[in-house]
Amino acid sequence: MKRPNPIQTSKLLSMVLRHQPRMIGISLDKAGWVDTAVLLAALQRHGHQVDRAYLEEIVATSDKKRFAFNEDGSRIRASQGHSLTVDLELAPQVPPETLWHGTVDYFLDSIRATGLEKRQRHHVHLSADTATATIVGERRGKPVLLRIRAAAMHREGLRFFRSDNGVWLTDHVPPRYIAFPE
Ligand code: HQG
Repeated sequence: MKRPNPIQTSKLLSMVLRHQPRMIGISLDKAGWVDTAVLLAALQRHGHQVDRAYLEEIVATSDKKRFAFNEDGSRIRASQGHSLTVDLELAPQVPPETLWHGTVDYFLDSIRATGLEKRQRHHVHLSADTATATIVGERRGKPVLLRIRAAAMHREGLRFFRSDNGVWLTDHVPPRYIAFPE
């Protein structure tokens, strides 16, 4: 069996497990899980030669740990990034003093006006370190890093969550907590 390219397969899994499970005729439960066997059968039915061993390899090597199995491996889900309504059942967490958001210059005026909004996603995504935030910003152009006063937000009652793969999540970052570049 010729294995598909791992990046293409990871993108396909992101599409199916975050946005469009129906594309391959499956559905997710309310926490975003699908039976691993159901997923594999559906992928194969749609011409994607992904078997259990290859899926395990993709999950283990995904650069951002995008996907996670449950404890016994019988189910799988995306760790974050959904546009579908799912409840990941994450417990609120106390964030570090500072978190980072990587974006691009052409969004700054709008972010100054309304703060960081979740857009198509469930949450605003924040990074614990500048290296990760830089990679996130670079997806759109020259990265601009925004420093977020996360501990202050938390003290003032705003909630934070941390996904299984270490991304910090919150509903909205009002402009007063954001340090903009000069
Ligand atoms: C921007 C990737 C104008 C925001 C990454 C961002 C991440 C505003 C874009 C994850 C705005 C939304 C998330 C406002 C926010 N006005 N622009 N008021 N508020 N924005 O992709 O944070 O590869 O939904 O700055 O690694 O870029 O998918 O969010 O540029 O972890 O696993 O609107 O996606 O992970 O873009 O990225 P996104 P993001 P994956």
